[in-house]
Amino acid sequence: MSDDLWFREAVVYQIYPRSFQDSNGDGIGDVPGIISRLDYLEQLGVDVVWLSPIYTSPQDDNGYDIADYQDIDPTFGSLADVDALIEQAHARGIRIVMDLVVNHTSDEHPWFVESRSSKDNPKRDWYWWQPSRDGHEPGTVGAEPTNWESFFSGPAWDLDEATGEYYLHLFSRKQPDLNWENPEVREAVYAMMRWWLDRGIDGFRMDVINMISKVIPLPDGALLPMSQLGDGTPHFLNGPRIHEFLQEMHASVFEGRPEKLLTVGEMPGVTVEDAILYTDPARNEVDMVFQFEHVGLDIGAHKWDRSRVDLRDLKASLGRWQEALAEVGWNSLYWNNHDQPRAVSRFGSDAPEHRVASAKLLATVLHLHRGTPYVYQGEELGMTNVPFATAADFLDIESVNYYDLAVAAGGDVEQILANLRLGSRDNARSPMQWDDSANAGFSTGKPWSATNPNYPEINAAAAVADQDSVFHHYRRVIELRHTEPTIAHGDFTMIAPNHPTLYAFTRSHEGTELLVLANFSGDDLALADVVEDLDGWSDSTLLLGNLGTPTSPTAPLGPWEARLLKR
Ligand code: ISL
Ligand code: CA
Repeated sequence: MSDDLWFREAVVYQIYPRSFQDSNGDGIGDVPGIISRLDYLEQLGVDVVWLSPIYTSPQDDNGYDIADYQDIDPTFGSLADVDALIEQAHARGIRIVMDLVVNHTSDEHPWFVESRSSKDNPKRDWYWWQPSRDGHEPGTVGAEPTNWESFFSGPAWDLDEATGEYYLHLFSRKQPDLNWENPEVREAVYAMMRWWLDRGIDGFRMDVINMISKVIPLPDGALLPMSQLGDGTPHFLNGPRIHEFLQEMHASVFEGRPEKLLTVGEMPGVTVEDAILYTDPARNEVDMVFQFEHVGLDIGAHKWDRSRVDLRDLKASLGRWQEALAEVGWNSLYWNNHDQPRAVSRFGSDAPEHRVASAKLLATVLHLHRGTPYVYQGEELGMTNVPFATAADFLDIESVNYYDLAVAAGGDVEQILANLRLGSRDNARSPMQWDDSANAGFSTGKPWSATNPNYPEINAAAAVADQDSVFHHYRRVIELRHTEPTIAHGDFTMIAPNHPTLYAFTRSHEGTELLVLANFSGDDLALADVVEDLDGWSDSTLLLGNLGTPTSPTAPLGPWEARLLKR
């Protein structure tokens, strides 16, 4: 394998710094806290750590609203702390990847402060400023330049009273969109990226990077169900100049660097066809996409309407991505991140009798696919969704805005709370559970977000001490990616795609074959009638199981049992 493709054998661990480890008792995780946990990450065996944003920020969207790209928010530490983190991570063979949020800045970024100051400010054109819709008084209902809804509810435009024009914000009103049509904007972003690489980081996770090119002039979108607002996504997802911008960024930032860096594009609404273009190594755009198809399958008419995913749909989606990127391109593999509910609660079972087995099953299934796996902090412990009681427990801007608007519109409060319990991003953001001491060992002060009450049982200290824990299962599956080339490089074939509870596939590479058999249910599952040619596996080796050693490799699967076989 060429050194340029090292990321295909790597496992990434995502840290949400605010919730990982607090070092100074203010209840908020920080960079010195991360440094103090590097030994834990080394023991887990991950190759790369991706940090959610720690830059200077008013924290309207927990740091995804950046006011200074080249400094660290005092809440999280200092640039000197980051230098120390880079050095100490590298000493353990762990690379550090930073979040790059350049579709938008904070409204408190000096660029936006200047831009909004007057219509003829030189930076006016760095953002999307437009007058009100023809014939509409600024500030009246429907006067926004387009009808787009923002991702965090309400119109995607805000009126600036001083100049009488609107600015675009696809996310919160404190996250104005940068105008990538302006070459000065692009050069300023690239210069900032080079500055970080020169400082020693190993790459970027690029936030909503497939939204930076918009269709001009910005058109209205089709009306959303039961709404006066429209869906703008066809006009800014994978827009007309996106490939040009990414290639320009590559040439200006990454080309000619002594070491191959990591680039991952977070891309909501990316199709497999787009993904091939984005990740074809010959095109010099990004190494892999982070796509959302499989985490959208359990979402109904609107994003707060969730049900249990049908396993057949999940297999069809993940399987299609495996096939489509088999020859050219590369994908990320993940069950959760800081925006998603906890995997074991969503795709597995967090019932006490099944939690450990199903968390291990999810690890086995995901990590045995082709692609680069991501472990989100706490996933390796089988951390669960949080039992939020009241509206006041929800802190995330997306959840708060949804609650306020839905209640104002006369929605049923109990139903709205039930939707939030299933879907709120707060589920992923409760403090990391380190041990059974107060606040789960996360902080000596009051944590910014409630600690999950199950921490006395589910915590890292207990998991590290128990060879049968979810943690050690993750450690093993990560180690296998490093020692068994078939996992990173083999072909993928789905088996029994229409079976409602069996997730099974083979991987093959240079004469080695692997078989994954996973029972996504609490009932026993006989394999004989389901998997063809199973006899050929009766003498195979069990590389990894989650319910002890079976009587034979092809014996019926127990509840949430997952086996990895090799022949
Ligand atoms: O979280 C979502 C739905 O619950 C997504 O719509 C999410 O907003 C989208 O995937 C983009 O996410 C990224 O950019 C956002 C930020 O709030 C997210 O945390 C980040 O991962 C804006 O920067
Ligand atoms: Ca702190």
